Amino acid sequence: MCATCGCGTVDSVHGHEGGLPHDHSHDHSTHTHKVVDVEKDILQQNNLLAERNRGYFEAKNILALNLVSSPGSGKTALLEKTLTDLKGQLEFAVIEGDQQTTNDADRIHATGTKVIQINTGKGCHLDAHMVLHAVQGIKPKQNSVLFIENVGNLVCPALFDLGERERVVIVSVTEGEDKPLKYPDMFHSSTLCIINKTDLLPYLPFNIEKLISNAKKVNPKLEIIELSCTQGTGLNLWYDWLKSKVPVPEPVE
Ligand SMILES: Nc1nc2c(ncn2[C@@H]2O[C@H](COP(=O)(O)OP(=O)(O)O)[C@@H](O)[C@H]2O)c(=O)[nH]1
Ligand SMILES: [Mg+2]
Repeated sequence: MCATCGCGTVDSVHGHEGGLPHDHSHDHSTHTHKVVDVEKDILQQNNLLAERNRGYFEAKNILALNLVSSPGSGKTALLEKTLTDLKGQLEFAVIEGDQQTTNDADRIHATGTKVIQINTGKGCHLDAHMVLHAVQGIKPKQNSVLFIENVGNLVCPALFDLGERERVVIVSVTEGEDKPLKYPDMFHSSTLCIINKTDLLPYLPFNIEKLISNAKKVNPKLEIIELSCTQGTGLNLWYDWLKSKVPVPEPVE
């Protein structure tokens, strides 16, 4: 599936489904070990860089949030609303991750916010190294909020720490109640779950309580906010959450 992280290397039904290129003539047990080693190595390197990013964010008192979801759940829509509604109240910068196009960066730019786009090509997630470079380019201000919109994917981004303070998973009501059970890593590693598109609830056979119960099964501490980006319902809860996380500026001596 993924050309860079090698995720999905061992499939319980098919034996293997490597993201890394391989030769079918060899012993599969050895192959599995090699791929696992490479994956471990990549993740270790990533974790070191993630700690470096985290140190930078802490030193500059920057609240870095990693926004993750399936494609189309409303990450960019939520950012557009937030950046517009909280303009002048908080200082923001945005890193946009997508395989191709600058569409999302263009949408964020239209709000007047500093933004940088990372195109991952075949890669299905952002990693700490990409974020390090993006941060060097965008230079977020002291005491600001840095949103990192990850590539739309509920699987691979769960593996890659970017150095963020917290991870926010967005799920929309059109995606089904079972997603936390199918993609537990993402819900387990997040601190906040935003349930978006609640304006569509009257038209869908969707049980929001069931989604919440499934999410809590995976992560009992997960905070939940229900909202609709298009109608604006519940956005205040998200803004309150965000403001409660913003670092208090260090007193000037
Ligand atoms: N009905 C409805 N549609 C929404 C809402 N939020 C986003 N959308 C739509 O969902 C689609 C995908 O949104 P986008 O922000 O691009 O999702 P992303 O891929 O997660 O960044 C767009 O057509 C949005 O207009 C919402 O609260 N309600
Ligand atoms: Mg987007």
